Amino acid sequence: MVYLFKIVLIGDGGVGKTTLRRRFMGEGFTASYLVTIGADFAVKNVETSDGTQVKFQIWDLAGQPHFKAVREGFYRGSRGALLVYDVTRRETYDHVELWVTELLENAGTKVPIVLVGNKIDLRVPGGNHITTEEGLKKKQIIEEKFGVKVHFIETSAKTGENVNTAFITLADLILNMSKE
Ligand code: G3D
Ligand code: MG
Repeated sequence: MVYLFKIVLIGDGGVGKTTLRRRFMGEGFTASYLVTIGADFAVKNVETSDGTQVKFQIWDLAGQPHFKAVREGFYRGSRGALLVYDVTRRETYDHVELWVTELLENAGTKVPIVLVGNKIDLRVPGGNHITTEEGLKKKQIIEEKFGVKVHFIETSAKTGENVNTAFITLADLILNMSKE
């Protein structure tokens, strides 16, 4: 049996959502663009850690539409989220809770989240960049404040570091939740 999971990529503009998705999917995938909600989605078959086949439908906002109806359509039926911030831009880290609020309001259930600190290839010591410890702290805050399952990971969509792991981890979380 093959599971079909809709997942959403969320986080401020410019943090690397589209680049992460492209990196994960490789070249040659077909994406469909939904003009009505300004989002596109693409499908990829993945295998979870225990060998289960999962079809991932990955939704990505093309712009940053602000209409409520657009947001609802984007989130509806999603089973999990990759919530991305940019380790070199502190405001994107500060906005993480706002994204969680919007996700949970619109997804309808407490879907699991993989919190992704992206662009670690650009992080330099003493650059007021977001540290691994701060990322872990944010994960704990979200879990306590919202009562959802969160996994934290740091990635570089440029070098590819941890990109596959981020997506597979989300598949694992969703699968485990669907078995509970
Ligand atoms: P978004 O979809 O979240 O809005 P994008 O973000 O995927 O469009 O990425 C925004 C910019 O950040 C892009 O640069 C992209 O190449 C760059 N980027 C994404 N991920 C990484 C990363 O891990 N490391 C580095 N160094 N750059 C990254 P441009 O110049 O095309 O705007
Ligand atoms: Mg994008």
